[in-house]
Amino acid sequence: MKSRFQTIRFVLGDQLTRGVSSLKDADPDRDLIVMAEPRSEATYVAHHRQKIVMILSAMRHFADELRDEGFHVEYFDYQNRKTKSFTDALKAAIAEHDIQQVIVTEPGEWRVRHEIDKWPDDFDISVDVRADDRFFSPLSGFEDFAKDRKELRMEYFYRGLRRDTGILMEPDGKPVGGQWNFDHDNRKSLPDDVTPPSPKTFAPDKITQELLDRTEDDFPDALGNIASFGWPVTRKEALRALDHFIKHRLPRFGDYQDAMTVKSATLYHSLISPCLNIGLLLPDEVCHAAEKAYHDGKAPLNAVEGFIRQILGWREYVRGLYWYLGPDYGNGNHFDAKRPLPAFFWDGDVPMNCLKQAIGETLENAYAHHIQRLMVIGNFSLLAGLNPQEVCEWYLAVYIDAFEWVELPNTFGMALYADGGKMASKPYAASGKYIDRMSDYCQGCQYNPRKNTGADACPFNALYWHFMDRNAKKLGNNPRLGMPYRNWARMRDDKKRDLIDQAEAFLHKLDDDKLDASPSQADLF
Ligand code: FAD
Ligand code: DLZ
Ligand code: SF4
Repeated sequence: MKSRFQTIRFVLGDQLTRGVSSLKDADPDRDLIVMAEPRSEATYVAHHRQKIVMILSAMRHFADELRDEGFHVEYFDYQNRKTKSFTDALKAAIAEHDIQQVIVTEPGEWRVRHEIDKWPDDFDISVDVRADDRFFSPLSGFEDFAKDRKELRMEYFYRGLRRDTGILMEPDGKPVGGQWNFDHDNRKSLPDDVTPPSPKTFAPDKITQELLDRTEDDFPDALGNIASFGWPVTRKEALRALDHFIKHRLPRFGDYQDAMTVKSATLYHSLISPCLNIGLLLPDEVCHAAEKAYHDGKAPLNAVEGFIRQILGWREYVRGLYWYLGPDYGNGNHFDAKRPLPAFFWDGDVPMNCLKQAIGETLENAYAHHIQRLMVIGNFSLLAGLNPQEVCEWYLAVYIDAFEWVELPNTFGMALYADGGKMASKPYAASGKYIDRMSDYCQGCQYNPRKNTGADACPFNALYWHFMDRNAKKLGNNPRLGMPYRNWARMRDDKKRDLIDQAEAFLHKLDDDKLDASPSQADLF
């Protein structure tokens, strides 16, 4: 029997938005929806189990919502209708129906883009790859911004988008509050008597529970724990999570945005990145909800501007950069960093308390907030000279929100400066004193952040100077690093030697996987 469908609407796992460009004009009578859980997507990195469960559960719920609307959904689930790749699933769907056209929204990474670009030849069929318009800026907006500039800094792109969207803008074209950026007000550490409220979590329903029960057996190469799973898996839940954040966490988001504490893995952060990235929430509704909280007097400007800047600024900027810089962006290695990823990245078993907390929470929850990602794990990877491709693969695997378009610029560009400064104006290198200032981690650590040498000295301190010294040729002329290089030049030679020796002894221990030998009491006192 001839199928009534002529067009396939192919929906990827990060396109779970009813209004996504591939579905906008879909018609249940003519169009067949295809969704798939191919092996390729579950295995291109060793994803965290919570990431697999969240994406598959959200996909299955979204397919059910489309069915409720009257659509026929050919759903290739990994249990009953195994497929190797998206192409494999499309082939099976085309074979079953008399298809003349495929409509798909552009994917979120080069790997899948290359796969989709082969479809017209693979199937001798017309393929309409539509722009993903769930962002404030089309990709051409970033190209226009970038084309005449030497430096592609986020701040100017962000200001342009504030003007274009009118978000947090006065009618006369000035930014609300007279300033574009309130970052200086957003650098407080968490006082002892402040305890952040718990974030909103959701009990697993039948679909989620079945996936939670099966992941360990069905995805043996995946990593991380699933016990704490409480992520939203439908748009309805995502909207409740957003509402909870706006009411209970946004007001203090700004103050403690850069703080870290053993008391809370999430502080006042929103935890909405996976919902934004897979399409359960849209960036404009999130920014408008935050802006409304400001105008209603429910949240201060430093919190609201700080939060909006992350989405309207950073999120848009890294997406533009990822596509603008092309598929080879992540292949470089500016500092020629070659050290393999230490084993503790996979189990969190490391004596440095900040790393133990940040990596431990990551493996436990598939989440760490921005400063843990950047200034603890990223900073360590930078200073210790870890291989950037291995670090990027780790970040792509372990975080619930990790998709290459957003993960790669943040890790390769911002945290590791492996692109030689295409993204950041200087490496985010910091000593233990920064971590001590912004967290309570050092209080429970066997090392001392105020010491530079000796068995109990914080390893970040000597590593910082080792990094600056070994990369002096590449960084010495950077105007933003004038101060540390002047301090280094002024330091006595024997002090310099002690710091370099201290760092090298640490790196040898790291290479020999001997870090867990804690300093003896005699060394400590
Ligand atoms: P909040 O602190 O509540 O921020 C609100 C929103 O702003 C986030 O949900 C996110 O959508 C957006 N945002 C904030 N910072 C950034 C940023 N630098 N780039 C893009 N969007 C941003 N974010 C991802 O979504 N996926 C990743 O794979 C990812 N990898 C990262 C790797 C490194 C090394 C670093 C330093 C950052 C990475 N980020 C990534 C950015 C940021 O850390 C996360 O978006 C944030 O921690 C998510 O938690 P949240 O929703 O509670 O964020
Ligand atoms: C990350 C992921 C995983 C684990 N599984 C699936 C899946 O089964 N089906 C799917 O369509 N997408 C999945 N994804 C997200 C894809 O990797 C994402 O759609 C691509 O990165 C394209 O943007
Ligand atoms: Fe981390 Fe150093 Fe503080 Fe320990 S002392 S928690 S290693 S910064």
